[in-house]
This record gives sequence, structure tokens and C-alpha cells, in this order.
Amino acid sequence: MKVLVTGFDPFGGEKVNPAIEAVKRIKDKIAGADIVKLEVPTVFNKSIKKLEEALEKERPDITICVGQAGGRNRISVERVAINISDGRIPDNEGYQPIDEPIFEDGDAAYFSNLPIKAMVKAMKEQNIPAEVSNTAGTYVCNHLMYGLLYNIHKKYPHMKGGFIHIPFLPEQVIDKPDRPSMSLDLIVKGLEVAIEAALKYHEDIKEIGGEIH
Ligand code: PCA
Repeated sequence: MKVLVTGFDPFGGEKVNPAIEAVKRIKDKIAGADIVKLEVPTVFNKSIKKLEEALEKERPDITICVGQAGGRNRISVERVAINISDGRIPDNEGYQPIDEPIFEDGDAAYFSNLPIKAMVKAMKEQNIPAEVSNTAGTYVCNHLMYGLLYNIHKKYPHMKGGFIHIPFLPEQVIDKPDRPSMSLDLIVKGLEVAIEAALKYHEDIKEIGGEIH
């Protein structure tokens, strides 16, 4: 088995992105599966192109993209990606789409086909704060997740894929007193545990993971 894990580069004035920092540190083998790591730019379209090249070359069984969700207080496994880009800030090349579809011929939304509840449960059992998230936003992370799921639907029906958002690192919140953070070690462990669960569960488990609003 092969798992492709991607991480974004820094954006929005941050010096680091915990996503690529954590992805780089994940073990090279988890539960017998080879882990392939890829850095992707926080740039609309280019991030999807880079992912598509890697999918073509590596033919992974599972692909998990990872991004920073500054302000969230736990690791969130995303349920759904929507076919729209609405950038609150420009990407790393200055492009700021407003209400643009990602793929003209794509569905309005695609669900992750990873066992998201099992992944969250496995992290919680290891005392790592985790949740299911019902929105990946409308910036480059949702864009890449949508691109991944579009490729699964159109080209790689046997591949599993989805997205994990992670909090700021402690060093990023020194001058943001109201923002939560999580240590790099805990994020790395969380991602490894989540990957292990994704490899183990072919069907998701029934477990509460919803929210009222
Ligand atoms: N987080 C951003 C884009 C890159 C990243 O790491 C997002 O949530 O869209």
C-alpha cells in the first residue's frame, strides 16, 4: 500500500506552515504502507496541478492533504469539499478568486471517502484532540481537497482521499494571545494515527461527529 501525504507552504504572512513541517516529520512507513510526502504551494490551480502530477506518478492507494487552519483548537478531518473558491486573502502568487467554480464540470460538492469518524476516534483514543469538520473553507485548502476528490471521481475510483486541517504551532501564537495552538510533536503523532486508521478501516464506523451549527 502507498499513502501520499501533501503539506502546504507558509502563507498569509506566517513564517512557517505546520502542515509541511508536520508532513516532513511523518514516519516513512506506517502499518506496512509506504508514505510519500509532497510539498504543495498555497496557490490556486498550481496546487492541484502539482497534486495531479504526483497522483499520476505515484498511483497511491490513499491520498491525504494537510493544511493549516489557524484558530482551530484541534486536528480536524474534513468531511466535504465544495466547488467554489472565494479567497479572503490573495494566494502566494497574488491571485484572489471571488466565487469561482473549481471545475466547471464538477459536482457542487464531493465527500471525502476516507473513514473520517474512525480517524477522529483513533486520535482521541491516543489523547489527541480531534474532530470531524464540515467545512474546509473556500480558500486553497478546500480548492485542493476538491481537486483531489474530483480526480478520484473522474480518474481514480479506487483511491481513497481527503483532507486534514491542523492548528497553529505554539511559536505562531506568541503574538496572538487569543489563538489556540498544538505542538508539532502532537500534530505529527495525530497524523500518523489518522493515517493508520485510514489504512485499517475500509468502511467508516458509525459514531457521532456532527454539530448543531
Ligand atoms: N491553509 C489554507 C491554505 C493553505 C493552508 O495550509 C486553507 O485552509 O485554505
